[in-house]
Amino acid sequence: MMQHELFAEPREPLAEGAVLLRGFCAREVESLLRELDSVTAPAPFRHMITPGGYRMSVAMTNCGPLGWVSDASGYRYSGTDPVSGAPWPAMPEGFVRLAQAAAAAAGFPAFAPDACLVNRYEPGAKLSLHQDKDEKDFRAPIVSVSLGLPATFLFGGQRRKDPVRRFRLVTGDVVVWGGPARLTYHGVSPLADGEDTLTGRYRINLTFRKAG
Ligand code: MD3
Ligand code: FE
Repeated sequence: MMQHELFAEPREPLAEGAVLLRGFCAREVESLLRELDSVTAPAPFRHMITPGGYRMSVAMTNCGPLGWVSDASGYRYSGTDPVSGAPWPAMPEGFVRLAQAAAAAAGFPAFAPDACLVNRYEPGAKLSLHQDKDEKDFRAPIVSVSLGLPATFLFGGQRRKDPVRRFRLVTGDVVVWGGPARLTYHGVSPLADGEDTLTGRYRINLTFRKAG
């Protein structure tokens, strides 16, 4: 009986070390977006420039002790916002609680993120296939939280040319990537236009990392 669930399994393994927790924070989306305002007031979204000189289609900001930044000199984590010169805003309490609860649910009980990169997609915005490897320690997982418009997530392998699988991520979904999945190539397809009741024409993604 138990192996024939009537409803979709909320805990869906994507690969060894990667688990999709469908709707894990569905009831908190509104409060997470309200807490996000306390981040974007002092540290507004901005389009960073790649080391190759291109403007990223995804707008970004950060909260927590460290923030991911890109400019002509490269990708790195920085304790200060290069726009304001000030430290990044603190990680809101609800963000920290969610990241720890999701990591624990995926088998990483002591996750202590020191960086939260916030990505904002507008229709057409995308993230090309890449690895996240600017963090110091790959033993910690990355927790990713989807808010607002749905997206098609691209999940490849350990090499850029490995075949890519596609997953639809909707508001309230959380994915935990750790262990052997930590250095998997991944990306996001160009966002389709739409209207979300809370975010309008945007998709927001929070990624919690142990960067330092
Ligand atoms: C798989 N963000 O910020 S989150 C990123 O939806 C990033 O905004 C995407 O990729 C987004 O770097 C995807 C999912 C994600 C994040 C990190 C990963 C998947 C990952 C690290 C390793 C493997
Ligand atoms: Fe990434």
